[in-house]
Amino acid sequence: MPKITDAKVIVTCPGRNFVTLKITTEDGVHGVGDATLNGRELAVASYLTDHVIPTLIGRDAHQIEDIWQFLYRGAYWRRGPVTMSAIAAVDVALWDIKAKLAGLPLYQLLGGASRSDVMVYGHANGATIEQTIDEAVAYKAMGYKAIRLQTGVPGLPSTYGVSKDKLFYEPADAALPTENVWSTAKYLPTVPKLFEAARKALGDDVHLLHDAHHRLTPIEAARLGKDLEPYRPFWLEDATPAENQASFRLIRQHTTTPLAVGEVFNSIWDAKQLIDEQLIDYIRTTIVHAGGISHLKRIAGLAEINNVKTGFHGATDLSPVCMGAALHFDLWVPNFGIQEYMRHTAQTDVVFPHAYTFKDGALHPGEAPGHGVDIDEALAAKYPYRPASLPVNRLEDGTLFNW
Ligand code: CS2
Ligand code: MG
Repeated sequence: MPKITDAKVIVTCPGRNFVTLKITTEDGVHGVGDATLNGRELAVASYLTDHVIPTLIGRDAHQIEDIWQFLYRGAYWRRGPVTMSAIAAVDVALWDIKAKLAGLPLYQLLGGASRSDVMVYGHANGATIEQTIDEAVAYKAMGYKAIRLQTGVPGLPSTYGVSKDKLFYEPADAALPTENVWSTAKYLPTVPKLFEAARKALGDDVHLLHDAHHRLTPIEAARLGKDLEPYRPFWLEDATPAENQASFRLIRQHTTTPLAVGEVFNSIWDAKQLIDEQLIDYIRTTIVHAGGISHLKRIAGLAEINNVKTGFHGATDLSPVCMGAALHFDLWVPNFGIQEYMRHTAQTDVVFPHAYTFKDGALHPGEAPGHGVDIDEALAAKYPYRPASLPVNRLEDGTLFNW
């Protein structure tokens, strides 16, 4: 049996912070898992170092499920983003090892390829509708079949999704949370204008997506969903905060715009009612934040029998290790929908050598044994951790709101 003899946490900051778990077996085979939780990286690093790694040494690396159950049930304090990101990192590193020992790309162990490649969506954004449309035209020219549209809101100094860098988006912009200002009244009329302009410029043969980023009430989300129907969006994401899963019933009653939610979820329990009642169309839980491949298989299975497809989160703050593992999952999973693809910085790509490739609006995980992503420890050591927090949002009257 491939006994686990070493495990360590590597924190590096090649443009942004990433937390990586590296597990090594007695015959020198290693696997890596992403443990990055934007703004809470050190909490997960400590959870792994202080509470998980000591329990791994000496175990059989092949026993992925038993180790998952040990870390989930054995924690007593179940679920939560820190715990489930730590469990995810162990799970993905062990799947990486198992596939390497089998000499197979990970997707083959999951059940083989269900499609030729993985359709992804890019992120067109700009301070104005015109700038956003120019970006979207550029993304279509790059071969993207699906494009997310986010634009500045007249009268607001900043808003979610409008980035300084055009190919990637990093919201954790200061050691302590910066304060953004929000107005739903100013936002709601802007998005339909954006989509009208986008359809005019791009035509009908490209998927258009939008992220409301948890900022609407259910009835406001219903309003926006209805207003966007003439432009046939691929999805409206995070339309309303989903702690109260029943909130989506109201949105569902009023609009046929497809709904996506789940990037902040960390277990099947966060999505069970949404999926059981078919209140959403895409589940966005990620391999790094929702317990790894083993748990995502359960979530995707529940989604499949309820006509819900996958649409995994894939922002810059999820490392290339998460992206690699997600692509193997995406290539296999029968109810695949789409994969978010925010590119990483060139520095990040060098620290995390990877086998996945982009072509014609799609990614492919490659055929390397395992999930095809590694970490260059020597290079990673050159980028020390840098404190960074996500912003907070206040309404114009100062009320603390959802970011
Ligand atoms: C966003 C993310 O990609 C998305 O859909 O919601 O950019 C999210 O804001 C960040 O991942 C938070 O760290
Ligand atoms: Mg989002």
